[in-house]
Amino acid sequence: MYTQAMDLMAKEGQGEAPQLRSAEELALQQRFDARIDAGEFIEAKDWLPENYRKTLLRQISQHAHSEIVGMLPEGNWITRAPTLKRKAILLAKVQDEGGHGLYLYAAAETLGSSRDQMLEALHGGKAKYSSIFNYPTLSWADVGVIGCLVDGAAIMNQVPICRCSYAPYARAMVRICREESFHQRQGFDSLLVMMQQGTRAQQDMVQDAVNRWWWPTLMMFGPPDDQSPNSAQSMRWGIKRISNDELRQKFVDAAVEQAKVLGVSLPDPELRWNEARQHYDFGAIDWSEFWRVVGGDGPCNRERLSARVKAWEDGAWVRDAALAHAARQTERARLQA
Ligand code: FAQ
Repeated sequence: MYTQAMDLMAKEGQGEAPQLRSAEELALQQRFDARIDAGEFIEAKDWLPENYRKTLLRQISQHAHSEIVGMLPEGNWITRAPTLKRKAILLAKVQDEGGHGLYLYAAAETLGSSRDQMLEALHGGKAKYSSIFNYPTLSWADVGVIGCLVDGAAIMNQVPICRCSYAPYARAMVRICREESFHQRQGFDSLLVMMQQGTRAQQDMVQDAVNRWWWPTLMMFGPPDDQSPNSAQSMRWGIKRISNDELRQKFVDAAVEQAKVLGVSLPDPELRWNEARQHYDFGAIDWSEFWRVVGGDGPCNRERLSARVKAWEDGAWVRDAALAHAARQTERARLQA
């Protein structure tokens, strides 16, 4: 029989008013928790708690927005790439990022939000996207540094998401991570060529780009664990597998070694190997800058958003044409049936 149980949605509600839950819903919740504990993947057709759905939708849509806004800083350099080879690589990379956005919007759509709704939230300034894409690309070296550092950080963060408990997101991430690995390698290669075969001016350009992108890259991993409101619940649900701080540390450890091969210095006087921890110590991150950028007041927030809105408006005729074509196909199929 369908009875009302007196259980309250305790912590999971994250600020929502407590709700009474039915025995049936409790049983579904227990089954869901057991599946999460057993490390099973959850599919779109499975029952899932409302807050799990909301958390995933928040993270996946933010991730999708980051991919498509992330096309802009590097896209600025497609017409100015120094050689045909670099131009072809950059075109392919920027196109890949658009593809990542599409896989991720598709994964998010399985959670009950339409792509139009998600884009409306982005264009209206309500949805977040990664802080890193609000910084300018001032020289060609920035393109290599984005590949090497930003894609490097993205991979560090995204490989664990291939094991995210929500299967449609995990599946999208497998392909994305393979492509991101290529992106990181091409960035490293581009910098290595400039550092080893370039002029002094080109080497200085690389160093200047590293200096500007280092700290914003460390911010990509999100606030420190003890100031991350979503981490505990996301880790419990197997959405996040490794914490913000742990991933940041893994990235620093890897990046220092790559910087040594490149022959660039990282702009942190406190960066040094800690024998006891078996990790590199690094200096304090300016979290006030991070929150300012996330809050909409970074160097390029307005420019990025207006570029996205313009692209959406300029593309209206393509959407209209596709809809008209689909309607005509449907009508033709109906007449032939
Ligand atoms: N920027 O409680 P937490 C890429 C927000 S893709 C802006 O720790 P959570 C590929 C966070 O949303 C890069 N906002 O949050 C590429 C939350 O606000 P909310 C994107 C940030 O979700 C390369 C609040 O702060 N990658 O680079 C940022 O547990 C090159 C509190 O934070 C992903 O999205 C930030 N950096 O952990 C493309 C990966 N950090 O929503 C082109 C998937 C935090 O409560 C060129 N996402 N916030 O209002 C994740 O792994 C997680 O969502 C984190 C944040 C780790 C980003």
